[in-house]
Amino acid sequence: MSDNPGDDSDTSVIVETRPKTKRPPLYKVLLLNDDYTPMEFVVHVLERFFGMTHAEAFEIMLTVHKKGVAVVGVFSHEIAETKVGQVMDFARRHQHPLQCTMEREE
Ligand code: NFA
Repeated sequence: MSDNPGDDSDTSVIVETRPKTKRPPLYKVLLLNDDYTPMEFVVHVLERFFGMTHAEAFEIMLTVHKKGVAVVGVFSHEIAETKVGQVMDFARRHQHPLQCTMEREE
């Protein structure tokens, strides 16, 4: 600080600080169509692991069946991995080729 005229040594420059708290990335969980997994099994998977009603599950199952793939939920990395693991394990135990994957959201 200075009281001398012409001394600009205490000129304050305040740089705006933006709190850069980046949100953690989200992951889409995808269900893929195949020719063998029974429709009722897929509906059951969507009810059981994704908390859908029967009507919601049936609609998403039909979307996967017709379009080949659908997003069945969006989660943190850890939750998405858990869901994929649960679905893949359940399908394998029932000897169905149903595939479930995850993909980072843009
Ligand atoms: N395409 C399967 C059938 O016709 C049904 C299915 C739907 C499988 C969605 C996988 C995912 N039995």
